[in-house]
Amino acid sequence: MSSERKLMSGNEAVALGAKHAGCALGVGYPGTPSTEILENYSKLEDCKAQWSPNEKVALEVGIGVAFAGTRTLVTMKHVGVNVAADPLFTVAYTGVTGGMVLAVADDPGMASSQNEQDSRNYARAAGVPMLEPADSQEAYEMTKLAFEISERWNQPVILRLCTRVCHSKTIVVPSDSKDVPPANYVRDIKERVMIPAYARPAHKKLRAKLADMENWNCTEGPNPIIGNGSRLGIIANGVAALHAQEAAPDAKVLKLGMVYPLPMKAILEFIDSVDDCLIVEEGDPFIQTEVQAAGGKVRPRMERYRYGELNVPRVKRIVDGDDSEEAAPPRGKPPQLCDGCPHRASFQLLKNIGCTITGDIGCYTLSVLPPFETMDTCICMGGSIGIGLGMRHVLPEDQARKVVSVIGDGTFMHSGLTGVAEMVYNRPKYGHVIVILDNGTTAMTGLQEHPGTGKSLTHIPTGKTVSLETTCEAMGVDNVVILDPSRETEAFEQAVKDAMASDDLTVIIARRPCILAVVRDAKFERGETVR
Ligand SMILES: Cc1ncc(C[n+]2csc(CCOP(=O)(O)OP(=O)(O)O)c2C)c(N)n1
Ligand code: SF4
Repeated sequence: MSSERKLMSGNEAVALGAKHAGCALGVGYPGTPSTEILENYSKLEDCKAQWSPNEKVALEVGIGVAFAGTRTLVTMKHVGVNVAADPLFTVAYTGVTGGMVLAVADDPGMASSQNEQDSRNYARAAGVPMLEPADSQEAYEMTKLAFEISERWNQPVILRLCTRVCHSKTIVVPSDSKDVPPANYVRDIKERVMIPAYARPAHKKLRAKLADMENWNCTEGPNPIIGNGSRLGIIANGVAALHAQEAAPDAKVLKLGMVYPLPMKAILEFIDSVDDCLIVEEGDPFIQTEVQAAGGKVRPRMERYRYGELNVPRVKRIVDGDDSEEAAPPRGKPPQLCDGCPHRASFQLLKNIGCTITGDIGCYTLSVLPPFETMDTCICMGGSIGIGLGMRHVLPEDQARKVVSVIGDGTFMHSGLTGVAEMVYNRPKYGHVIVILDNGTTAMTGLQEHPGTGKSLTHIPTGKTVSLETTCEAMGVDNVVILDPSRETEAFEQAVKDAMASDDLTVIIARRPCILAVVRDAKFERGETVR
């Protein structure tokens, strides 16, 4: 083992762990708090990383790499797994040849997300083993372990992270490093083509592997018992286990590193070894439900601790059985669009016109807050178009004509294209209007490139740009108008009004770069280091 010590965030540690595990390709889709994993990975020597247009495509590219016999790291945030769920559930059946690790970052407390779903439910639902580190050292080690587990059982493995682990910096002592295994495709039709005749035995095989993994997890899994004594036992996973050690230093803690399949025999033995046992976990009562279903006698869960991040004071309350109202956290300054942000002009105009805006996810979602307060709906990436169309189909004419779908260029590439196909295919009687806010970047997650910017993850031109206007025209949109929302305000207003009055399908591209992207690109061109 090397004596080198590095201060690293969990995201940096996952990137280094993947390099040291001999990963051939990193692929993913940006989303807080996962984004920096791939960005850091791309900066390591000989590490190739790329953004996909969305999480489903990222996972599919990863599956291709793993089918080709070499190792891949796929990254996304928790809600990204919803987008990638279709291939995820079936790759659990096919299994993989080369190691495949899916790093998923949850956001308990929703620092930067539209929900706080708990990815552990995906591990159980899809039957995919899951590891969960508590700090950067574990993030590094468990990334490597995840590749080993993946290749030992030929299954994809999820590495579940959370905001605290992704962004906090702790010491990492790196260990040995493996070479990238050469890619080599070996045909195995029955294992790879999931027609029902091959999928049925594949499902049974998956369940047998999971049972085998559970046995391994009971005897050799990364689940240390910390402390001794028999009065109070705490079962905890990830960062909650660190909080538990600090909140109850006299307790004996079973720290679960592999959270699916749970090492149930070891858990039940642990419960038997103490007088009183409780489970401390951030998010859903995942371990709690499984343990109780297996007959484990643990304290009941207090529902209030399902919400938000845990910390030492909150875990102290859990240990003390304190179910009283918690003090409200101090209110921070509400986020705002930057001064000079091109979205400002667009929302001012849409507000003046009195549109009903089915919105989407990006910096522009901030238009829901004062001074604009213009956005009417926001559900998921790409949702603006389908939701707008649904409203247009059923509303009376005067209300239908007011509905405008507003989406950013990054989100349009992620999941707006199929919305346009739907619009052209099932055309509402009074037409529809989509405004694409094209600021030339994925600003909200930290200025990432996408197929519409024509640049790679490392900001190098790819030679081809997926053009918004050409794509919309080719898909059958009647009118495509391109305007600068800050400089051509009158023309923009007229274009929106004309589109709302007509029965046509219109896409208005409000094109003006994000001011932070302009600064970043200028630095990049000068050869300065950029994120
Ligand atoms: C399924 C999913 N993946 C990733 C994210 C993280 N995310 C939030 S907004 C956004 C894209 C924003 O880009 P764009 O639409 O171009 O708007 P901008 O922020 O540039 O205004 C992403 C990737 C998410 N919320 N949901
Ligand atoms: S980062 Fe860019 S897009 Fe986001 S608010 Fe600031 S200027 Fe606008």
